[in-house]
Amino acid sequence: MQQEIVSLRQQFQSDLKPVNTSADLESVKVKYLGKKGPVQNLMKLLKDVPAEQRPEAGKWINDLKEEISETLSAKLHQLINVEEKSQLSKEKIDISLPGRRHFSGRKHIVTQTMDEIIDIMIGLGFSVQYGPEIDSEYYNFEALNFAPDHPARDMQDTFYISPQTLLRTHTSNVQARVMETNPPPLRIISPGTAYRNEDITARSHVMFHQIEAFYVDENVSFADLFSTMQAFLDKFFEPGIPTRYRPSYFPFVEPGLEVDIRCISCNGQGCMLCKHTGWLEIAGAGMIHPEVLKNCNIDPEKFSGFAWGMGIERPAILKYGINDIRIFMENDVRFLSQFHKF
Ligand code: 2U9
Repeated sequence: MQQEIVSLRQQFQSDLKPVNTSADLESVKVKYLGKKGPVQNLMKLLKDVPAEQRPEAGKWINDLKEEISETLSAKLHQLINVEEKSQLSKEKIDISLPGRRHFSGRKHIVTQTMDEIIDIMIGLGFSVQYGPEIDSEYYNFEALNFAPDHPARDMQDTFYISPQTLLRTHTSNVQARVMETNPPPLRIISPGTAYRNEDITARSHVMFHQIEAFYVDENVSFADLFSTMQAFLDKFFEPGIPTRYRPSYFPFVEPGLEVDIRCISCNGQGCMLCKHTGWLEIAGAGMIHPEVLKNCNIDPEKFSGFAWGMGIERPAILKYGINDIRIFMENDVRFLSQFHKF
């Protein structure tokens, strides 16, 4: 037994010598101290040793086991030290290097403008409704009192997906749907994207954004339209901004109006922005046509309503002095990154 212990000790030392990684050391540990290893085998052989020699033989084996354990643990510390040092030397950081710039995303200027308008309108008691961008001819035109031969229904002006389905040309389709299924009083805004089959130029695009507002109740009058519009414009542009209303025609309102604000660039003196008129067109509006109310299951004898519609790009253009509508769709970071106020 003594002889076997001596040769096991020698064998262990020669196995340990070439070890230079903690992973290899673990293999040596398993080999010598594992359940099926030589130290455990010696323990099993103890029962064949004469009883009077057994305590001494047991002590030799325990001493060997302890010696192997301590040697392995000392070597492990040594290897970990070396490995950590080599890892740290690879991970050296040059603290004199300049910091990396952190680019954070922000909302698109159209979304920022839309959010600002939504916030103002919510403050005036309106709630927000969204609806489908692909809709039927009925909700986009027919329910809104567009005559069957109205030019907007033409394929030259509207993107049709099938004879009865199209990309909405305004967000009024949402109002028609809301009115059809909800009784007054209704104070709703519908923000979203709309599409028109137009040439893409500095002033027009096939895709643009809109917000429409409508209020239907008993005794809603022009006074409600004017005061709501003024309250909105005061907040969006500047308090007390002068406005003017010009008669206009839209199939879904009667009477219809166009809303101008005094030019925010020249204060009405006349400049390039307002084409020397002193005024900027900002929205269309009017009292909801009785036919539209009827189409949407609302009794025009009992209820009336006002509605207005406004493109989002246009006020953004006016507010931020942008001169080309196409730039909104180009996703040029040099343009987009200028708008980080909100
Ligand atoms: C229903 C009834 C009436 C919404 C209105 C306008 C006038 C208008 C244009 C402004 C610029 C669209 O983005 S734009 O090209 N809109 O002039 N919109 S009244 O009237 C409605 C809407 C829905 C059921």
